[in-house]
Amino acid sequence: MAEKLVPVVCPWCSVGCRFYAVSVNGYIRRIEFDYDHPKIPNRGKLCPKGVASYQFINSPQRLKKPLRRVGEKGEGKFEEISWEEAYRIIAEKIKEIKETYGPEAIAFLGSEKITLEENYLVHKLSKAIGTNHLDFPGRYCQYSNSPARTVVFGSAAATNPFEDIEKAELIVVWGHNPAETAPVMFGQYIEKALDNGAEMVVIDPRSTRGHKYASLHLKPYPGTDLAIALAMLNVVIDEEIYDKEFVQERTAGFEGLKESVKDYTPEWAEKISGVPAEDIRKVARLIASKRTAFLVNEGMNQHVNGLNTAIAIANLIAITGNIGKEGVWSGVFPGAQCGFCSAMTGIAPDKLPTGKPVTDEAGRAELERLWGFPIPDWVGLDLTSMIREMGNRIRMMYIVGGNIAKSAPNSGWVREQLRKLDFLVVHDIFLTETAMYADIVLPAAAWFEKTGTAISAERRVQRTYKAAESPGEAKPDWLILVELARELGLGEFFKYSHPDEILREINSVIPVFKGATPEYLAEHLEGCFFPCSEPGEGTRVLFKNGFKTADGKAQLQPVSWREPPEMPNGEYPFWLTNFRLVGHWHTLTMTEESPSLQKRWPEEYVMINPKDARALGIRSGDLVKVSTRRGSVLVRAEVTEHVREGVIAMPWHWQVNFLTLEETHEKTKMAELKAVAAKVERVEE
Ligand SMILES: Nc1nc2c(c(=O)[nH]1)N[C@H]1C(S)=C(S)[C@@H](COP(=O)(O)OP(=O)(O)OC[C@H]3O[C@@H](n4cnc5c(=O)[nH]c(N)nc54)[C@H](O)[C@@H]3O)O[C@H]1N2
Ligand SMILES: Nc1nc2c(c(=O)[nH]1)N[C@H]1C(S)=C(S)[C@@H](COP(=O)(O)OP(=O)(O)OC[C@H]3O[C@@H](n4cnc5c(=O)[nH]c(N)nc54)[C@H](O)[C@@H]3O)O[C@H]1N2
Ligand code: SF4
Ligand SMILES: [Mo]
Repeated sequence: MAEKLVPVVCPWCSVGCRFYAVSVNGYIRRIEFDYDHPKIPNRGKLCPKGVASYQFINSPQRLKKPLRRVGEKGEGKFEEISWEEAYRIIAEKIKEIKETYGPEAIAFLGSEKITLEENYLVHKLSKAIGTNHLDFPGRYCQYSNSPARTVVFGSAAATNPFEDIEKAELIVVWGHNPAETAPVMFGQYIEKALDNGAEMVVIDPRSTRGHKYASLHLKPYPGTDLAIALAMLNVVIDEEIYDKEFVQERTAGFEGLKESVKDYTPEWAEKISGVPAEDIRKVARLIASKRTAFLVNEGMNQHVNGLNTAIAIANLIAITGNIGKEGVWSGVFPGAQCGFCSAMTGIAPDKLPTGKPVTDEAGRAELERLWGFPIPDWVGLDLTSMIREMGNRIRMMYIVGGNIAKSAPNSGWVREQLRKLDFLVVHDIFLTETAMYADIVLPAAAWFEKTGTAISAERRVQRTYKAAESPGEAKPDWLILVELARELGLGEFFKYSHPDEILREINSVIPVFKGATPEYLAEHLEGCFFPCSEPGEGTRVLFKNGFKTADGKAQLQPVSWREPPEMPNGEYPFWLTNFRLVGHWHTLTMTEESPSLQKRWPEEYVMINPKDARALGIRSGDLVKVSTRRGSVLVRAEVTEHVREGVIAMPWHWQVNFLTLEETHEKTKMAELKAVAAKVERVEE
């Protein structure tokens, strides 16, 4: 049997590694490492998830036929139906809900797990139906960092290619565990920088796999990074060690910033964060004196006060001149594979795919000309607000690849809310916790079973190609959306028979992708960096000649200390936070179906410091009950020095969202995913 080498992008994290799927008669037999393309980011390497990446597609649990719920919501009783019937039921329901409540009762979710083309179609279909209630589970990903960088620098994207990390003299890893969440980036770029003599500083309440390389490890209480960032600004300004030339020529608002941080001394920050003032000073001085790569991620981001932290860090990056140059990487976004695919197609309640706001009349008129139908002009709801409004303003939800019953905060509440919907449609590859509440579940083709475009954390746009046939009657999400649009009488706006045609439309609608044509990407497997105004390599480094702000300068923003919404107290004395494991992906749907990963990372645990454990009579392996004001979960204890006193930490892939808090920041709508007050008790077995 002939073997075919199909070039694919890894389906998991946004390092964007490439390899070949060895395909025989529509099955992936094995993978081959790609050493042929020296420009690809992974340089022939893969992490354990990459090596196991095609296992889940062969799981017997894959959805193979459209399903209609016959039991109670959440019960899991479904019957198989035909595609024709599924489309007919959904189309009738959409019409009924539009007639009764108007299109503003319908909400859509895109996904980081589907392609650029598919996110674009989710956006287009939602607008064609007449709703701007559009978001994605990535609302809980980077939504402090992105708005902060947009305000300060005019653009949220990472500034440099991974390669530039190697040229840094200092690497600040802040609320990030790249050795597990971006392993090939860690091995290929961070370790190379360390080999070249760079120093590394880690800011994390836990010791992570990479921390042994660090010269300094600051261990803040969760949710207190803001105090540290403010104190670093205080030190850099007070000691006058900022980059005076850069501040003068390329920033605006320095005097206001200076005034705003004058009371935020390292001693003040020590009281809040538990990090010694002297360590905060040391790190601030290092940042001011070295070419620094900031690798910031969910640990500092996923908090209600995360916007302020992210703005303070952006201010720090700017006044130390660590941006807009070769060799200085500021900010990293190792989001899910295709976080940019959702964000850059405008999957948000307030954006058009062109990047303009929905409230911009000229922007809407331009898109109406391109698309040929009217665009609603109101700002829709973010994901947490959609959940809050289920059964009230939101009557129907259409979810394409998201498992919010597990990934959104306060899972008990989310599931109660899901019950209140009149109608829920879920496209997925498995019958997930969320799909259990659906009225109709549509079986999607998985990664490897479709052609499309992916975008990595370094803004690299790459094509991945179909290497396997889907099981049963599963179809790619783009095709499902096209066929449903036809059933809805919107077929004239969705005349696509191949993802290439969708990408060509994206080339003409979304300016930053103009040059990322199907032809260029097919010929250049290493892809291109967006923005790319014509076919070619695109933009490797952002802001070299000015920021994307009105006056081209970084807009320094004073921010103040803001407490996390929930602080430990007598009843709930611990800070509870959470993290990812290298062998698992988010809500486990895919990695639990990957035998080699499930075997190595079989179960959850809660990390607790030996001192705290002793006081509570807890030993490693004991069953404990972890509780917050939202609920309780049972889990095994791991007593370890790797978490600081007063903090307990769990991987979030299993149950932690039964404990987290759905309160959100008023502007960014980021929830409190990583710092809540908790108690822990030993349970007799
Ligand atoms: N293996 C694997 N890789 C992934 C993913 C996955 O599910 N599995 N998901 C991908 C996605 S979508 C994303 S967004 C990225 C996320 O990548 P990361 O941000 O690296 O992911 P986390 O492990 O959630 O959080 C990073 C670190 O933050 C620390 N932390 C927790 N609370 C705090 C705090 O309050 N302050 C500070 N400073 N640190 C804190 C945790 O201890 C943890 O070590 O990973 C991507 N890569
Ligand atoms: N407590 C806590 N909560 C968190 C986080 C945290 O660190 N702590 N992290 C947050 C972050 S950063 C993120 S990005 C979100 C992620 O939240 P989600 O996106 O909801 O999580 P996933 O498990 O990745 O869900 C993706 C779904 O898509 C399905 N899928 C896979 N491939 C396809 C496909 O081709 N088509 C379709 N239709 N479906 C497909 C999968 O089976 C899965 O059900 O979670 C957030 N939640
Ligand atoms: S680092 Fe990320 S993209 Fe690369 S092989 Fe691992 S999971 Fe895949
Ligand atoms: Mo994410």
